[in-house]
Amino acid sequence: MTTLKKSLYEKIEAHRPRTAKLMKEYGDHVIDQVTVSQIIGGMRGIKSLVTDISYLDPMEGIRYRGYTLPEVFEKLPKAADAEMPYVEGLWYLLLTGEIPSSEQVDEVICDFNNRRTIPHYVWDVIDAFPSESHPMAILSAAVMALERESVFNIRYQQGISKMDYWDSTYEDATNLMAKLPLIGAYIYNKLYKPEHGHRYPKPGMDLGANFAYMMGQEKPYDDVSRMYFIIHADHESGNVSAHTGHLVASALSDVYYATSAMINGLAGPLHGLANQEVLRWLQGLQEQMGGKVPTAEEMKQYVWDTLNSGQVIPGYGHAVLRKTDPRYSVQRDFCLKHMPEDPLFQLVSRLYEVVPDVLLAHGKAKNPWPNVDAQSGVVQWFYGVKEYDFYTVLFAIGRGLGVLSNIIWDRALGYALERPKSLTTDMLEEKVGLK
Ligand code: CMX
Repeated sequence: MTTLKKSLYEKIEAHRPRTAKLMKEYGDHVIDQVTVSQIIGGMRGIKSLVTDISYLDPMEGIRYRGYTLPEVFEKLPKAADAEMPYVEGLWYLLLTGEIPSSEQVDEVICDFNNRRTIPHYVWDVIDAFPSESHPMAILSAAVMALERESVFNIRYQQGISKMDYWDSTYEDATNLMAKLPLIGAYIYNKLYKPEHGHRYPKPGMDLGANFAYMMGQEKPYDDVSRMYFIIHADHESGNVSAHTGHLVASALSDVYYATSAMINGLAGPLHGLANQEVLRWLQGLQEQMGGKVPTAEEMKQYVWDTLNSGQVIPGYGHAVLRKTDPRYSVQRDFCLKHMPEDPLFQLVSRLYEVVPDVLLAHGKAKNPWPNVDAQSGVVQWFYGVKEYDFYTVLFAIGRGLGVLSNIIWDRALGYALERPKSLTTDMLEEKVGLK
């Protein structure tokens, strides 16, 4: 058993009595109330999920296992020639709550290396898609094809104890997490860079370096990949992708079904697809300006025109955050260091000076500040990944880390099948005294 799996098992054993006690002795304790606007308005803010993997504070942003993003980037082990930590270290942290040593990360890198073999039928499924298909649809189908490999399913058919569900789920989740970057890079090369051919990962390299290699990229794209996967990993449990993954897994559907569903949720323009929308929208502005750098006034007008035509400003606003997203700031710092003169980055920076005031004057968005997606497409574009349909695939690979960690813990703690109650509009009208 690897050090990670052993440590995870010990954490699970230590945690189980806490959940059992809460259920048994405090099951009737009231935590929250629900209003009509929350019921109609997408269940905003209702405290009804539990996760220990990450917590999103509206003013501070995301914490992974109690660590802010700057702390995560500072504390996790890095390769000698890297600015960004190993993604495998984050996997260890999310699962156990502990910052791993370099040796422990090496063990995870080795474990991932051993789990990378992808059955040929998965490549066939990908190849069968027409080239106009969206890469997120292909990614989802490829993960679905892999479902045949589920260890959990085999063990479940054999009749295992509930207490052991986490073990085969861990095996499935680790297998899938090790394979996701290969599938993503294969989709990229098939759709956009057939001249790269099928690039297999190099043994011994970590996930970030291998991803850069498979994408046909030079340094520092290995660090871009590590940064990208780490910042997108988790955003507590209520967002569409994380919640979908959890919901589907709550039916004891295996991680392949749950991850494919998570990918489908992420593919919406109000969620993960916003990163490609930002670029499309910015390039619309550049086109309108005929190559000239827009003034602040011209930019303001473009923002207002977008709002007045009934569209949202992509990359701005958030359902929970009420300040600039630290995931935006991490990428901005990277840009300031590596590409300060890039025209697209400068446009994004200027937008930051204009959009919040306009959104405040517009008076609708509760959060006028930028989110993760306002910046991420620009970084990819700069390094030559210009096919922006692909950006959400990168988000999905990162999000796999959080969603899969959560599902392992869901199984370990025996979280129940999700089944909230719905009402009819008649019933709501009766409850508020309209009938
Ligand atoms: N531009 C214009 N209007 C916006 C807005 C924006 N960026 N953000 C919110 N609003 C509007 C909403 O559409 C809503 O309008 P209606 O009352 O007409 O429906 C109103 O302001 C209130 O919305 P809210 O409570 O502030 O935000 P929500 O929780 O409803 O929505 C989000 C959150 C992210 C979907 C929304 O801010 C948005 O559409 N942003 C643009 C898309 C985007 O960047 N998405 C990426 C999110 C990041 C992630 O995936 O994690």
